[in-house]
Amino acid sequence: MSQQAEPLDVERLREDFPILKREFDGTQLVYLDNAATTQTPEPVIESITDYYRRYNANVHRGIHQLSQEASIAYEEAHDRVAEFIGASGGREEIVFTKNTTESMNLVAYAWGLNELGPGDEVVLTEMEHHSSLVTWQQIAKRTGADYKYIPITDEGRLDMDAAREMITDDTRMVSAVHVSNTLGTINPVGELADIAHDHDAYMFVDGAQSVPNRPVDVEAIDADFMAFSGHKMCGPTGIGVLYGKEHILEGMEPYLYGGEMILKVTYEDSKWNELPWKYEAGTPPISQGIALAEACDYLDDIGLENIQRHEAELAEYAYEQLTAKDDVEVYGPPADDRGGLVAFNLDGVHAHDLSSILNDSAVAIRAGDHCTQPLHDVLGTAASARASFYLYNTKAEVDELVEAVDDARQLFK
Ligand code: C6P
Repeated sequence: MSQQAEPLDVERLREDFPILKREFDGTQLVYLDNAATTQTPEPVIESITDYYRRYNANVHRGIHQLSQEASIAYEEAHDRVAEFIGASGGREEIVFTKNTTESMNLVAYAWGLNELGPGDEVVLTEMEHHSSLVTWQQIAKRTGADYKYIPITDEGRLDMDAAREMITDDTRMVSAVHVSNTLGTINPVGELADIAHDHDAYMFVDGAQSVPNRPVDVEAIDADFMAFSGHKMCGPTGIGVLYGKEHILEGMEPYLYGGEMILKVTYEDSKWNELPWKYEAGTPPISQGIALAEACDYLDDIGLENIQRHEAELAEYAYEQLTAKDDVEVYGPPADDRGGLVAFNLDGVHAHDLSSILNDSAVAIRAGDHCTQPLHDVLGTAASARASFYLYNTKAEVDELVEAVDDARQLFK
């Protein structure tokens, strides 16, 4: 991975993504919904078709050649993902799940349900995605633990003074989103991990919006757990990752029982398989895991620093154009300090209507609460429109977004 950020050759990269050539009524697709899911480049598509054409077989079950090839590729995919996020423990620290949401539920059920109780606290942030907010809220309710939320400042950053007060010796788990999927805020998760560890609490980082687009080193952050999704980083759907420190994963009970996760079964009792298979019950997402490793190669070849810089430039460009309009409210921190997305509202136009007008110009954005309903309550709105960028987006596409917003204004006023 290169250390110095370099401009991306976006026109060349776009050639890797066949879907970007799609047109609607003769108008070229402008895909700005990358925080929801990213598009898939040819090498990743090829990895999936190659698997089904050449070595489709169940893993860890057969001693025939196909099964051996599939098993090796699937196991090595765990090592590749470990390397991608700087997990020196290798495959033992990487559990393949369905998505970020399932990774969070795994820890909440496997650890939280067994370990939390009255008097314990789970500390979240006001900008959590429902996948962590609802999960920890409900597990806390079931165990009698307390749960509280670190507030955000007027600028949409975490109030770290409040965080220092709220995380106490009663705290057992701090769970924070790394990059907010609504505000674009980049949270100081390493600092939160230090505070959590000072109180012997665990730190769970939601990396769904950070791992795809910037260098993320779990050990530098000192996260105890981190979750992210393949489909937001050029990989396929149906594959998510739970990173966990090896000694913690060793000590937890399985979340799902069944085949693959066992070492020895009798009618009386069962013994669990070694990591990470102990947490991967049943037939796992084989082709998806292998394709995720291919996506890691693809992103590393481009360079995560380069992707980060490119996204930041597009977000800054969009932020500046949108905030220049008197009737547009943009949420989150200033342009020079945010991830690659911009959520906003056009005065007097519901975000759904705006998205629908933009769709008529083949501009795909997301509208709604982005699975952050309580955060939208804090922002004082039920919904927002959100444009989110990735490595293949251009400034010309941001211009099209802004023009389409202007068109919507004309239409509604
Ligand atoms: N956010 C968005 O449009 P899943 O659905 O499990 O792959 O990812 C959940 C998730 C968790 N944390 C964050 C910060 C996220 O942004 C997401 C997914 C999508 O913003 C769908 S709501």
